[in-house]
Amino acid sequence: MGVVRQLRQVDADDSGIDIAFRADVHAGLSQAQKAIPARWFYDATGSALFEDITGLPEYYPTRSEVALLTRHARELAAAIGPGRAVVELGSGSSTKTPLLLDAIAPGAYVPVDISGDFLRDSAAALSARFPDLPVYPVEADFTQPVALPREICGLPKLGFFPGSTIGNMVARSAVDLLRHWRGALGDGALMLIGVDRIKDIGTLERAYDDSAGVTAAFNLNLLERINRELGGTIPVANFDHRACWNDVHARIEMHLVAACDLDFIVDGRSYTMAKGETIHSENSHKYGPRDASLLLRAGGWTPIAAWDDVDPAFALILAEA
Ligand code: AVI
Repeated sequence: MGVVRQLRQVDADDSGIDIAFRADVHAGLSQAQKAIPARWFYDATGSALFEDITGLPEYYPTRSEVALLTRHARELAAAIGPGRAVVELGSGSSTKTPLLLDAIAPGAYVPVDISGDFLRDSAAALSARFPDLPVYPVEADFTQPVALPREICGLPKLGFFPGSTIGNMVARSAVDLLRHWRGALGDGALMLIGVDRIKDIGTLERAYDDSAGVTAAFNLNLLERINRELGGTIPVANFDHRACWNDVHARIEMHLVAACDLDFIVDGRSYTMAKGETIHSENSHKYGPRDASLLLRAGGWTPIAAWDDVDPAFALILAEA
């Protein structure tokens, strides 16, 4: 069957610059607390760096989630059943998806990812491994409304949202996203979601500030990307990576810290930063069992099973529409 075709649902202007990227960067650099949405990390370089992060000794979420998928494959199969169209939000992991597909015998696979090149490669690799499975890649931002391929219309759906990516959204956006996908996947759908747990601060901060500096490179690549794609003159070498736990919001925050007073241009506009000022580049929220359940219910999903017997703590939650 193989990769059927790749749908593209990303807006670009005549010069090929992603309109939403440009708008988010200008809006974010104009705020008192500068901030750029974390979804812009994932150009080809950022996606490759994130794959490297998932293999780091300090970055436990991937290891913990893979252990859960492996250990509980039979229970997952029994709870989900065969023949569903698996719609993966923010696909890209070469390790997790095959574990799920092996366990549940799906009817189709629809990876949805904003990084077109990365999506193409991972869809092709997956298709080679599951030659009888129809694969319909969709290049799109899964936080925005996405039209699903009409070929999967008649199949029951399983949303697969692994990796604790929901944690990268503030609660209001997370609920909006869950509600959107509740509508898009329809009655009878299931959602399998990975959620990272609150744990000791040292383990959390090390996971986002590894000793090899890969997470720092991932964070700094956001500035490189702005320079590459928006004609920026940001002096990347004058920024430091920072990852810290915010206990009020129960989240790891990543920032890009100006090491000295700076001025630079992006897409024809001038910006200044004082020494120590930061660009807030990512939130990674962590959830206790009740918080996660509340979030899912607010988003229109009812949890029906959870697996979390792993250390460092992480949870896989299955919910029904
Ligand atoms: C994709 N997302 C769930 C990762 C996380 O853990 O928040 C992104 C990441 N940022 C730094 N390291 C990993």
